[in-house]
Amino acid sequence: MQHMHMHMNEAGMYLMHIGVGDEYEPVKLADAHAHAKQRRVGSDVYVPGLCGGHSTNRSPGSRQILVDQLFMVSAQHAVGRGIVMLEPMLSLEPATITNRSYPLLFQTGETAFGRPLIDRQHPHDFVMNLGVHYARPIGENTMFQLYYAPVGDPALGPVAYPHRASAAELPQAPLGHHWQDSTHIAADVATVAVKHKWLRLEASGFHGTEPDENRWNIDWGGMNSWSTRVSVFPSNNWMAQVSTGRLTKPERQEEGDVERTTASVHYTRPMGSGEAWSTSLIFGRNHCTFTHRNLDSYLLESAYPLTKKDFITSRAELVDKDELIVPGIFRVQAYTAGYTRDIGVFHSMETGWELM
Ligand SMILES: [Cu+2]
Repeated sequence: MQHMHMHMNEAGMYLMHIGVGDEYEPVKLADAHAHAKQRRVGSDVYVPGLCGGHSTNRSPGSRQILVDQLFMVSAQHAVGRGIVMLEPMLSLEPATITNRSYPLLFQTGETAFGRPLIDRQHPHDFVMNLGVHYARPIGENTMFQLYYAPVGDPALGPVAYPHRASAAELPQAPLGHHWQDSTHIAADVATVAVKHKWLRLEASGFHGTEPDENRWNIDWGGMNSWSTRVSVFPSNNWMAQVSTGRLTKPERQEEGDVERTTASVHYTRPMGSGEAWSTSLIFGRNHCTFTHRNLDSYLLESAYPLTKKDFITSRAELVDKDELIVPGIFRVQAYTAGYTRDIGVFHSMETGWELM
């Protein structure tokens, strides 16, 4: 989609390669994944639509069809050598996911009907992202970036799974979501970032408590948590990050703060079909200041395009959980393999079915 970049300055191109929220995905990955689905509707407004239909049967005795729908608009305006970008993103999960959650064996995190979720995954809030980016080159090969979002993604963790290329055709949440990338919907997020050649440094402040179960409002809270992230981009195909932060009282019904540390490596390779083969290896650790426990998680996932419409997907996870029905720490292992066929593209929206 190079033609869309032609009228943009350097700062605009930098922002176009940010995945969603605050993450900079490799060029090839961004082009093959999000940007391929974008349509230009105004002078500087783009509407990429992502939408997936998905069937899951991972919890005993229950089956639910998932339709994950994300709608994102991106508007930008050049200011001298800099650029301002608005990037609202809406999720239709609150409307399409019934019972305030969907079955996902061994999943934990957040609540439904007043109780912590166990073996179920929460939907995302309607307002998934509402952020303003400003980027400006400072000197040669150096980009300065500011980001503020009432709801958005602080500099902590890998690209969150709803936006991650290696997870794009596998829309159910990883069991390690709340160990790795669950802060992507935080409130009151401010980030300062500097990228020089292949190295980027970021620092964020944000509100640490996760959204409540009312998915239609914005769960506002003051900036009481922090994070910092170092990312490297050795080539167009590789990126890696290490990040750490402190989340003040992330769970509404549990005591304690969480110190989270994550590390991840992402590889993406364009294939003949025009789609990309994307793979991620992710580590995430939560240290709870109340229980003094370290809980670790590991994830390996890959999405391989057979053709433009057919994908082989796979995910393997190891997650230490202490919130399951039985007390104690359990190391959960989960392996998912699937085949996804995109069944049609209409009005900048894609639909697909995954068989598992
Ligand atoms: Cu999430």
